[in-house]
Amino acid sequence: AEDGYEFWLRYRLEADTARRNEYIQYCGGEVVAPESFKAGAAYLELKRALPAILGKAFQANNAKAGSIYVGGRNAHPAIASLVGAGELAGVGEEGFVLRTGAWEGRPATIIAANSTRGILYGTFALLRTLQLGGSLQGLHVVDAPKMRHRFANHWDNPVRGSIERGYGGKSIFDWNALPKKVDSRLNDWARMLASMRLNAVVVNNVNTAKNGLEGWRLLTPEFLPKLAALAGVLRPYGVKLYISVNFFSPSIVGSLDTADPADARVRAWWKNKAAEIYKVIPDFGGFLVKADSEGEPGPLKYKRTHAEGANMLAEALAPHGGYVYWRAFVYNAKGDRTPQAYNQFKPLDGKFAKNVFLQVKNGPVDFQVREPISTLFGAMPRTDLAVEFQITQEYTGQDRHVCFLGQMWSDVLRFPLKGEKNDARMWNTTDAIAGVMNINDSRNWTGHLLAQANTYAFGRLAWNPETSPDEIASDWVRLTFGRDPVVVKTIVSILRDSWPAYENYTSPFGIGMLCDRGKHIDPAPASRGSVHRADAKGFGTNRTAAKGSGYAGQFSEPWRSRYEKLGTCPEELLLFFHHVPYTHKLKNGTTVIQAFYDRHNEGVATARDFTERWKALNKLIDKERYEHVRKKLSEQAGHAEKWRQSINDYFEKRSGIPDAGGGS
Ligand code: GCW
Repeated sequence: AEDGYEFWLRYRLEADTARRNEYIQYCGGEVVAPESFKAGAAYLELKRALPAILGKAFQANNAKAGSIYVGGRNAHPAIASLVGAGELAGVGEEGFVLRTGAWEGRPATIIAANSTRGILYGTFALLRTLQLGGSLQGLHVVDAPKMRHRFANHWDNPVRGSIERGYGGKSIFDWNALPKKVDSRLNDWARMLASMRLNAVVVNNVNTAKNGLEGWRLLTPEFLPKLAALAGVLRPYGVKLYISVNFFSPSIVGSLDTADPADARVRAWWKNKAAEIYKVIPDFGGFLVKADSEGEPGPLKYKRTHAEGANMLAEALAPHGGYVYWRAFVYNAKGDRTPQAYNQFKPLDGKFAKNVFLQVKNGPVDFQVREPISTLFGAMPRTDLAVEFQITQEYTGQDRHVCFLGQMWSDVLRFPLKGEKNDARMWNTTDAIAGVMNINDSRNWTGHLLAQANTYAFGRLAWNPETSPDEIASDWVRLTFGRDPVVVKTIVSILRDSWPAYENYTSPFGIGMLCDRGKHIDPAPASRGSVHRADAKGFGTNRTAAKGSGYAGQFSEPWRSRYEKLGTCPEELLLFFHHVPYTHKLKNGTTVIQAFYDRHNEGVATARDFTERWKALNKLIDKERYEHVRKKLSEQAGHAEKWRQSINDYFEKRSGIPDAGGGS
């Protein structure tokens, strides 16, 4: 049965016989590789995939079939002959060259790279080509990552097994069973991460102690062998293990009466702790830290800066090659949150140690369906930044709505910091990227099957932020559901329209967080006065430099002036930056309040239409997945209607202006 467990790694018989024969010609023969490779993950993946895709006619060592040559340039004369030295040098440590050609009079496939990880990524690239039914004739891919550190961040709570903002299941990590029992699911998790070309993972929630959470325990001796077991699962897949740590560890895990970074005992404690970890996990990645944020402790208690706090940890990890990722999600609940991170961190530019990354959420609020980018990007030239996205859909429908975020992430990553005429893109300012994971122990990992498209898209964009979201969506659909044109067209259209639809029925014009304060899923406009600032005459938050909280003023030009002025502020962010009268006219002549109602109505109509579009797939895909998504889409349409009603009713009352369109 099709249950979504395999993610996009579904290896199925290639149905087109001509194509299959071509595949057998190019890579149906021997895998020629160094012995060390044959003990590794890439080889296992080939062994798993090729027979499944090539089918019965496939025989290893088939005399007529072409071989796959794997390794560096020196591994085999076929590689040296088909791959240029400069070409391979150009792909760096993690890239690869994947090509087909002829060797000794027979077709051949080459996977060349400078490291095991590069080979692994090249292998997954070959398999993707085969899964998509692409031709191998003249194939020549030269590829390398644009971001150096590519992270999955899990917000899983050790001991408890729950997942912060996780939907549809519990944590995949059974810390009680580790290290003795390593669930086979963990191996599939590692494969999935590698196929996304992620090279690092944080396995526990950044909240480590609040409300009785026990993530801080990962630093206790009891957990070290468990961590080592996880690192062992990840290592063959080229993924480094990181953990979130509590800043007060010296006193919660250890027995010191302080965690002051200036205290020599504290510094020694962290150094010893790091040494203890590296003794059992020599390739350990390092720490992620949420400090002085939402109840997680930090250096401010001791009147030390974030830089002093981060640098102390960096000093402990540096001798072992480890990194600190220090989160910039720091705010005071009083007043507008948006300008605060910049005010807090910008003065620290240049003060962080070399092995520290400042990890910044894509926007200044909190993973909303629409926000401007964080002003820290581009503002910290002497600090390494990591951008954090949220794959788990906390504010974008959780596992109840399809909301494909590829376009949103692409817009953020490609944001022209200095205006459209300049080449500077937001992603040029970061060398690390983190995605808060949406996977759990449900059979299909993500609850809503279509949410896997977000997992997939994150990996593709992390590798290359310039990849088109439509291409990603189309690849994902074909890998997941097969290549029937109606199937591809239908699901891609749903994915493409899903983010705009969700924005329309929940939060158009950048109005912001109108959801309930607990689970963040239901509409609760009455409780969000400080977000929408509605009064009898108008709505929206003034964040201008002149009269508001000043967020607009933190941008460099041309954005500062554009956002500052009502006339040039992009309408999609109008209510984010400005408080306007309900009767303010948009460019197309409609009043903003009517357009606001209209967009809610439109959003609901689109969500309803998804259920109609999906019907075209009946019998074109398997029943299990057809039914699963059908139910989800119908629940979504109902919930979208709930949003529309709640929001439109509320603003009709506040403004006294009825919806002239009348809804649907
Ligand atoms: O978005 C908010 C979430 C919290 C989360 C926090 C953070 C991990 O509601 O659940 O805590 O952000 O990113 O630290």
